Amino acid sequence: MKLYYSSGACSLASHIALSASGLPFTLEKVNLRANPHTTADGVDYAAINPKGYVPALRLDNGELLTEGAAILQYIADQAPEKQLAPANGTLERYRLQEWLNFIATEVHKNFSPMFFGKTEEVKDDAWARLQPRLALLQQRLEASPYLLGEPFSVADAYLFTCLCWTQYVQRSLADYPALLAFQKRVAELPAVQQALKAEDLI
Ligand SMILES: N[C@@H](CCC(=O)N[C@@H](CS)C(=O)NCC(=O)O)C(=O)O
Repeated sequence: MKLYYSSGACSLASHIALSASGLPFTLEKVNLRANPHTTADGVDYAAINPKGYVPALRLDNGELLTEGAAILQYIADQAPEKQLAPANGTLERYRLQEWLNFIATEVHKNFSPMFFGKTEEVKDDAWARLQPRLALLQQRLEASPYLLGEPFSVADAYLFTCLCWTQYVQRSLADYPALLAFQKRVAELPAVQQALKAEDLI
């Protein structure tokens, strides 16, 4: 498998999942600042992934899989013994999907205006919208070490990735001690350390 990624972007979650899976994979960096986006060897990324964004996963059969929530579950299902996702068809699996969708639509996409918003008002509004979502996550992580309880799942990899963005947008999680503790706990996992190092984030 080959992961198309950009350092610290949402593709970090897929990178962490790959590291945690123990499966062989390669990485290809995409320059999201270039217009059009290009890969490290100068290829127009749109020719690889018409959606133009990361993550994208080239499967061993040559197909391209996109959308973080789908990629994360695909990776988890390739290494079931690592328990990165509950078994398909169980209620717990739907709980995982519930968290993945919540993180994608309510957390991830509310961070976007804080990166790309044209005014401080737009950025402040996005941060304000995030507050009840972060409060809900805080409540969940006060009660359990990971989103699904135990063990660590791909939903945790995705949430961890989004929480890391607070440092890029100069916002603090000080009001959410359980989120800070979660961030620290996840950052210490060997698979996470491996991915952070590979992306030059530590
Ligand atoms: N719906 C996509 C969104 C992915 C996404 O937002 N990727 C961002 C990085 S975090 C990106 O590549 N942005 C560049 C662009 O849209 O041009 C998913 O869930 O995977």
